[in-house]
Amino acid sequence: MEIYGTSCSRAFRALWMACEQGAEFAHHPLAVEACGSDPAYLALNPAGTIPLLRDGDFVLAESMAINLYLARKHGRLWLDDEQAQALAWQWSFWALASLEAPYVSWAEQALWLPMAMRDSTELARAAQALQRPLDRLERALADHSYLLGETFTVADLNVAGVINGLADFQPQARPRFHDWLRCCLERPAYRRACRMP
Ligand SMILES: N[C@@H](CCC(=O)N[C@@H](CS)C(=O)NCC(=O)O)C(=O)O
Repeated sequence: MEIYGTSCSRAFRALWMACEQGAEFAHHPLAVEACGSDPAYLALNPAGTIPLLRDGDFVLAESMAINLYLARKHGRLWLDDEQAQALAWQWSFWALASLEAPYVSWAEQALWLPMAMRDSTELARAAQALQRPLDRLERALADHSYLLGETFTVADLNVAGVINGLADFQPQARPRFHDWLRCCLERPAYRRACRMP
């Protein structure tokens, strides 16, 4: 099994999942700047994005699809119950459709841009846009420690993997969300993926 993409990108999510599975894999830490223009890579993934998974002859793009595939194939963080599986898809689609864009806007202003390029108005706007999706997570965690119950699953990894920079974001406002995110980010597999190039 091979995973393409530097850990400083959305490929981090797939690396985290692969580490959770304990499966052997080769890591090709392709840079964000290179994946759209490298002819050999474009032949594998015409979308020109990372991450990409190669499993024998099978090639799969899209971080959420890769993670759902790996969890199902290797069995860890997967769920036997069909409705629980559907909820894992729900949270994964929601993370990309409703959470990723406001998070990226916030992270650019709070974490990623050089200080001189940050804009406090943009930061405030992005923080405001995060309120609704984070409130949804706080409510979803009202009765259990993880999104689908009392154990960490692919649903948690796919959501936490999108917003792993929020550990210190308004901690008093959503205590359950913050406890949940801390537990996700303290996992050994998360730390192992963080150390990858
Ligand atoms: N929805 C895709 C997005 C992948 C994506 O856009 N990755 C970025 C790196 S973080 C990328 O490949 N950017 C290069 C480009 O779009 O040319 C996923 O979750 O895998």
